[in-house]
Amino acid sequence: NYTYFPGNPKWSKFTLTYRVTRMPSSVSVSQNDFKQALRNAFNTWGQNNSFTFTETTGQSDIVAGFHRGLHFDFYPFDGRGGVLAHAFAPDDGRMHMDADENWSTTGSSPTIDVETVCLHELGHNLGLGHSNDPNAIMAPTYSGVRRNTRQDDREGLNNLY
Ligand code: TQI
Ligand code: ZN
Ligand code: ZN
Repeated sequence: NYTYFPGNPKWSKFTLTYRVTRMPSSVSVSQNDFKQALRNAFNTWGQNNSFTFTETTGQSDIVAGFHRGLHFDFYPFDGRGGVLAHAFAPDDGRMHMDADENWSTTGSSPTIDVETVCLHELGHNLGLGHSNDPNAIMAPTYSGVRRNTRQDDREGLNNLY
């Protein structure tokens, strides 16, 4: 089943803005591909609920970007493998992708599918913790391309808001 962060933090509004920061040129997907992956992930989470997500260029609720190694939070990245990304609980909307991973838009082995990871991290940004349903997008293990939420994920979101 789904879980939440301690204290069940959540957004107090349903209209959230997002923007992309930091796209180091070494990252193996283009900014356009990353934006498309994010757009798809937002659309997936936005189905059958009141959320709307809009891309902006200025101040925004969810801020997604690529970082490597030490990057000024308490969770340094670890190079290729290991931790792929992390995201903070509401209403801190930071989503950090590890710039050292072998990202792609296909996820064909050994690359990591950027949309799958965005979908998972966005779940964290919306207030979901990990699920022990192995098929949920919020399950704590990456097992290849997965571009849909499951009932467990959707129930988790709907019961929080
Ligand atoms: N990154 C962890 C994750 O997002 C970071 C993390 C661990 C975390 N515990 C957390 C973030 C609790 C928020 C709350 O789960 S990860 C997967 C999955 C990771 C893992 O690199 O291990 C995905 C990132 F689910 F596939 F294992 C993305 Cl999709
Ligand atoms: Zn970070
Ligand atoms: Zn996670």
